[in-house]
Amino acid sequence: MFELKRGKDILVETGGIRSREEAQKLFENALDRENRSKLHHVKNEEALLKIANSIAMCKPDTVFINTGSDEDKQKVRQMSLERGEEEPLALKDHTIHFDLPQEQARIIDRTFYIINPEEETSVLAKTILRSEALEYIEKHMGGIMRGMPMLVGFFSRGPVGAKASIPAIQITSSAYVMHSANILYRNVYEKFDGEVERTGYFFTNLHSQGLNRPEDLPNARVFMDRSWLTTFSMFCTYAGNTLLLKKGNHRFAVDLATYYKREEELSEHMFITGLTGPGGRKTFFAGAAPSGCGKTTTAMVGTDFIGDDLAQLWIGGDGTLRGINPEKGIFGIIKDVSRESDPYLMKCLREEGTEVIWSNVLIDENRVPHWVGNGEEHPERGINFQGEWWEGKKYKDGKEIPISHPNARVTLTNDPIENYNVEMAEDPRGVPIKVITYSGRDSNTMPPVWVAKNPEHGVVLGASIVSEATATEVGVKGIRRQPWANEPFIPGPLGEYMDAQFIFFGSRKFSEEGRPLIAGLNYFLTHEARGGEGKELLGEKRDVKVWLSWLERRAHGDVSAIETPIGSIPLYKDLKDLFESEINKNYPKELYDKQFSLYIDNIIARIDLQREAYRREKKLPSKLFEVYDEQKKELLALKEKHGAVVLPDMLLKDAGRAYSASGNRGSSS
Ligand code: SPV
Ligand code: MN
Repeated sequence: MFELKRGKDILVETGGIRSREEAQKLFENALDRENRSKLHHVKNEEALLKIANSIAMCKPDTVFINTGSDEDKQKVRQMSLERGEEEPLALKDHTIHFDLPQEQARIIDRTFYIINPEEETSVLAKTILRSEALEYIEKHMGGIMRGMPMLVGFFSRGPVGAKASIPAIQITSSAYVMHSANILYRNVYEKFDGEVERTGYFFTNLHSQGLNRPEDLPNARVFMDRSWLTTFSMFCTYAGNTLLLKKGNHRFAVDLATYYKREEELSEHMFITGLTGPGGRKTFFAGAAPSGCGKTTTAMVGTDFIGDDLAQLWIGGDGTLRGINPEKGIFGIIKDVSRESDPYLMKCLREEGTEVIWSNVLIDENRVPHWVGNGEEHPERGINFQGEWWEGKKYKDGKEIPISHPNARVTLTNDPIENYNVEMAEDPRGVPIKVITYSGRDSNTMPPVWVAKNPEHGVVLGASIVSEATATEVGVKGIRRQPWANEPFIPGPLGEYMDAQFIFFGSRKFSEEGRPLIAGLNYFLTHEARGGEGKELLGEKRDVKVWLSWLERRAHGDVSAIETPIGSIPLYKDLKDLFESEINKNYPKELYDKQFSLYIDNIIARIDLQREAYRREKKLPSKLFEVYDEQKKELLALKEKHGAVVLPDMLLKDAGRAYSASGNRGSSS
């Protein structure tokens, strides 16, 4: 089992500073009076040692302490502009940042967990021994900040005082990275010591882009020291590789939840959003989706948006599921964001009043950004992630270069987004979450929405997500299993994480009302998978509102459902009504039949694929296989009776009685 504080702390080993006195002495030389006095506010010895050792190792010219004051935030932004990491755009407070053409996403081939000898990790993760990592870091980060500033910021991953919030330090030579941190995380300089005392730990992130040259990219690394909750990142700039408050610290939070807070907390790759239902009630959802599968879009559909990427969950004293967003902003994919699909976001992006960092899009001669799928006319030339761009420009392999990279992003705080519920997002009690959703990118198997029979089936549903490759990771192709959409961020063996999921969702600490519904979502069914032609999707983006609304009704027992071996699915009439009332759209029975018929062979093939893959992992909870076996047996029986394609009406007839809206969610009605 994983353990904190095992092995040597690499930062201390390389920096060599072991006492508060030594640290103070170093600060006197390395910091000017103003920054010394700012740092004076922080008393936590461990934090001071982390900072001092980072200075001793990286040898920056200057050190800037970012207190999060308006003045400091402006200074950071200004520094990024002056150093050429960002450039101003036409709209006030909008800037553009470009990452190197070869570093447009997370560099998973150069991302490693630092481990101690014999420490077990996920079989899907890359690892490096502590001794080798130490050597690499000494060699490549020693003096890496010569001629550069170091910026130091104190943040909280979550509202101050929330049970699942964890403080974190960001240390970087990139003003762009600190600028992004200021937008995405709560600066808690004033309250840092108190938060560390309350939680018992903090995360440390040390980054330097070095000279930011393409020739250094092969040496780029993202190292995560699980034992010391410290990340090291070098020779890269893409925020997913450098702003390790995000996925680096998420990985540590997953470890803490899995090994130190079983049955208490979970750390998930999930959005949080609320939907207003009948009578004005608010129902909150937390939903997982692999990177690049519409998570931000789903979150934005809510009337009470809380977060689009990460969720810290726990069971409240009242038996409800509580959730907070460790972030306070969006680092979202911009591709396909348009007025029609994302009106709230577009307002922030196309009208004055919001601070936005654009990355890797096309900038025209008027310094206006453009991107793929925005539903607008775009210019014939400009500057984009590949340098100068003109219509028809091609890569070496002959493929046309799109105007923006498929993983091009925008960074903005949530505050100006119209449906953001800032009071609830900042409430340390978290929001009460009634529905958990899991979605992937699945063109031919699962229906648009279904609800797991019980918590165990729900955990297996999460364990069984798949997606076709997306643009969020460098060099990844084909179909991928995406357990809980969190797998890239699970450091330990999957079986141990899965066990923690079974224990959490099956916990008796949940009240009857508080235990969440667990559901699957799939927006990616195609015509050709349902007897038609072509890869066009059967549904469209705005249908998401209907799937969520149905879950909202179901969570409150307002609608009944049809029970199937994979869980329960909606009745046609309920969806037809919701299509009408929620998005003013006609929903033909024929489309319903296509979307909700069970394609038994596909589902069984999926189960077999999962079982095969999981069989190769050690120490998996046997419940996983029991659920797969149970589902497969029932599916085969159904096929025996009705054939390979089972229409919802056949199941209704089987049930042999009228489906009144008694709405008891555990049963078939
Ligand atoms: C993702 O890829 O899941 C993101 C962006 O949310 S990154 O910071 O790269 O993780
Ligand atoms: Mn993400």
